[in-house]
Amino acid sequence: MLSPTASGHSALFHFVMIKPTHYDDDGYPIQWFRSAIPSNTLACLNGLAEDACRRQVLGSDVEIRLDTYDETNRRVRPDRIIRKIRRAGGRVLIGLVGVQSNQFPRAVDLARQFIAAGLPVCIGGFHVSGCLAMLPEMPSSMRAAQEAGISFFAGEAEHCRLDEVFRDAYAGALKPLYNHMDDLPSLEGEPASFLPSKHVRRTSGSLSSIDLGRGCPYQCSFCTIINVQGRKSRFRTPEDLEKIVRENYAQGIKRFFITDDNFARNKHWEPLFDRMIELVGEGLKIGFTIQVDTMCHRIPHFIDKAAKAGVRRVFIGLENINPDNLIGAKKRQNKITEYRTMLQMWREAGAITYAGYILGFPGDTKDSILRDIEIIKRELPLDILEFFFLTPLPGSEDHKVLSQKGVWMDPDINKYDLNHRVAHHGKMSDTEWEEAYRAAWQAYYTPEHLRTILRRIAANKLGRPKTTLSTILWFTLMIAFEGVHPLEGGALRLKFRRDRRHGLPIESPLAFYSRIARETLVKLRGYWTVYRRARRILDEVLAAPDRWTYTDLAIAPPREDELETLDLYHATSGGEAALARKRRDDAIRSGVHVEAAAVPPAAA
Ligand code: B12
Ligand code: SF4
Repeated sequence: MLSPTASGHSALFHFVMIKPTHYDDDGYPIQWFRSAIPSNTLACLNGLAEDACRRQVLGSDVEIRLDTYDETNRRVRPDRIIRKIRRAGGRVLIGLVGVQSNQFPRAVDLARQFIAAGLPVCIGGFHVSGCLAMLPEMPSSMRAAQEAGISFFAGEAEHCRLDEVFRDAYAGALKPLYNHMDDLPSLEGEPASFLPSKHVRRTSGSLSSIDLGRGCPYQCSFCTIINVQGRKSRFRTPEDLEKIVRENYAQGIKRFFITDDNFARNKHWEPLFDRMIELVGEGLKIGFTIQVDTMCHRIPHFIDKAAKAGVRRVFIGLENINPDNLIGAKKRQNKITEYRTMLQMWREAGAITYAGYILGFPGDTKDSILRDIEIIKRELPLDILEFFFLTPLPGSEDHKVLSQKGVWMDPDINKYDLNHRVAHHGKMSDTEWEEAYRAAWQAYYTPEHLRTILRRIAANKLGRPKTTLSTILWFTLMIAFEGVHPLEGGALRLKFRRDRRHGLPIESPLAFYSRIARETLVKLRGYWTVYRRARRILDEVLAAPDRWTYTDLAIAPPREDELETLDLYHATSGGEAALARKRRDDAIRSGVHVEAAAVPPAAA
């Protein structure tokens, strides 16, 4: 196999990194002409692999060639990759990277083709790590994949952990499992994540991502992150941040999604924001999106510095407005009595707010879900609300508990994308739960509420009505016409007749192409109708004579009597008790004796 290479080395090793997608309900990979954003895991792993090349981990006579594919925006053809490698000669490792649970079946389908051609494959990412972290033994689908010759990497690849995998693959002796789950590496000084510009061209173009930290101190029972990345904050340095920003800026990338699940709990948020502020001060036109918890506004200067650092969009783990549901999911840190203040502060900072909202907590019913959405629309100054099915994701405590109890969970792991129901609910039938999910999207994104959101934004001197409208359109169109969650969306869906889930028949050209043509026509008509209506609303809002004086309950400053009057506190399940806790805490803070601050028995 060894052959001299063009670069003068005596041998060649290919590391092919593929970020797989997952299948839609018809069994076709979800991919787009342009996806929204380059994959962060692919960038991280590519950065680590480039570092391994620089350090010549296979010896100075071996050239290491890297190739990266993001299947969300590019068709991956194993036959072509295999031919390309065979033509070049040398040895190889196929890495399926950042594989989430819903992507595991697709990853295995791809892997099978490489294995059949005799190329070694290793799968890493949250599914493998989550299962190993939480389950007493590997699920049968993972065992079957391992028996078919697929190797697994659990844990994180920093601290030169790729070296061992490269050496083993090069020696033709890949181990069935590399397990680093017990040892979470620090991120300081680790190679910066980086992707060749060809990836950026296949996305919206000016947006990329960075992970500045991993780990979160909280304990939400539906969360996988704490069990995979730990509860201790690990972080990159301001120098790492600056390097990544400058390298990307030189490629024309100016907006960054900071992938930390909870940047407010990154212990170094302040020096990191300070460095961003310096870069902004230098004239770099950069913007950031961050993810935070609902108590971030209580951290002194957090929102203020975020605004100065160029944070323009904020994902907030709101999850629910019923305290009983939040407590049941161990999301005790979320206090509904803080939601209004927190959202108003982000609004004043000019940020577009996105809140994740989970449907299917034990207390939910279809009626309560629809009631809650109306409360949110009226009382919370929120821009984007995104819904998810409560999903026992492998790696979460919920999944562990259900598996221990032998409770039914859908065996098709491809559906674990939070856009499908994969469990039963205690109060709602399967159909009701699914209807409630669809009805929730429809109830929030009505033309009337679109007008209200735009009016609120247009009345704010820092508001960006046009940008907010494009984001809302993105969410509306993906759900209504593409059948995928907006976070998996892209521009112009691609489908290839021969790329179908293993086990499903290949359709005849006539059936396939006539269906695609019909679907495309329906979508184009739908897109155009929604866009035209939304554009008209925006124009009316911008031209409204009372544009700058518009106000409503959600954006008006808190009123004296609002604790007595808002449905947020009185119509929700556990709201009264949450209010009582707030009153008690306020009383303690202001020095009033606790007993004097009447706490109803229900709150005890
Ligand atoms: C950023 C992010 C997104 C972005 C992705 C865009 C981008 N720029 O990357 C967006 C918002 C679009 C998104 C969407 C979704 N996401 Co997401 N996302 C994340 C998040 C916050 C960070 C991912 C990341 O970059 N991590 C850092 C990298 C470096 O870590 P890593 O992937 O584990 O990789 C390391 C190791 O695993 C290992 N490794 C990985 N692969 C390989 C391969 C080999 C060969 C080797 C040796 C090592 C190795 O080395 C890497 C470096 O240490 C994670 C949570 C998290 N903290 O990771 C959720 C997460 C991955 N997402 C999740 C989900 C469910 C989704 C969605 C399905 C949800 C939805 N309905 O929207 C969609 C799917 C979209 C898609 N096609 O991927 C889940 C997956 C859980 C699971 N068990 O499946 C996570 C864990 C969050 C959660 N809710 O629990 N997501
Ligand atoms: S706050 Fe977010 S990241 Fe932290 S444990 Fe809860 S869901 Fe996970």
